[in-house]
Amino acid sequence: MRHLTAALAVAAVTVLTGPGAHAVASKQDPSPAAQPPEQEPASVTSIKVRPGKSKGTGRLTPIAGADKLIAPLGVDPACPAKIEIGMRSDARKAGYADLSVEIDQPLSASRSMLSSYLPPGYELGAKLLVAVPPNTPEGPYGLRLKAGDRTLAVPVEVVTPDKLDNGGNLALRRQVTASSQHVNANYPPCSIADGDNGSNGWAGGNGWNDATARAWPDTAAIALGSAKQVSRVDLYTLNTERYPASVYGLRDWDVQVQSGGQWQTVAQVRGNTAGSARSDFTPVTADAVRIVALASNGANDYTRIVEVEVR
Ligand SMILES: [Ca+2]
Repeated sequence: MRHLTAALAVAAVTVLTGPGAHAVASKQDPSPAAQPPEQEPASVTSIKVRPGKSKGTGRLTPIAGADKLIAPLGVDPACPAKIEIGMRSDARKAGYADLSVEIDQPLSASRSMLSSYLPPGYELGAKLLVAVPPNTPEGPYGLRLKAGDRTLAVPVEVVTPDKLDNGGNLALRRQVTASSQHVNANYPPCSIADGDNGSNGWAGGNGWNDATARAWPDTAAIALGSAKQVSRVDLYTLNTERYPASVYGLRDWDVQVQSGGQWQTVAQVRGNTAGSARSDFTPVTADAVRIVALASNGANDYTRIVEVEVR
């Protein structure tokens, strides 16, 4: 019952603190887009509660999902930098707990406060979105999470996509242009190049869903910033236990590259039923890479792409 009580309290808090009218309580497994009837999307700011064992010190501890945050400059505001933040209670008894969020100007955070009823040993986690205005100077900035008498400082590094440590993925944080975007704003095209290839954030801003049911082709083009040699593309489509790729994922597509202003097909995938597919091809110098989606495995036939990586 403890867990239930906390969950209810958190749901209430979400409504109070969420930035925008569409904030909803956390959903573990959001529905695929655009299955009729329309369903409310999961919020990117959904809050999660994790039980644990209290150390009984009486303290609150601010926590973060990473020891630093890289915030790319000049990216689509629909795909901001994200970091998991929260707090842990080592109190002896349940109580209300507050976490305050401070960030250096001109950066802005999606929330300034996280508050919840928190049983002993429980952790509360939420996604924090960090917006970088277009003219922000590159360099280090500060993000501070304060709970009780403790402050956790998380360095934020503002960099251009050219200076990102992209791990060899030339598509990371590059500009994406899609043939359409589902009316629901939680499927932005830029999300296919945000560095997160997991399906769990589906409907929460981590994948693109096109707007034209049963109409093909659909396209998503990623500009590489300058001419680059490419020879491999990995595509990740929606694939969760509840919404497997074999039923909801992309089935057929062409991989194209743009060279000298012309698009050419360098690889074709047909009959895919897996969550990801790798295409290797003869190295070619290209300014952009484009996925031409031709069919999905779903009866309602939308293109659903979580990530495209280019090497
Ligand atoms: Ca993604």
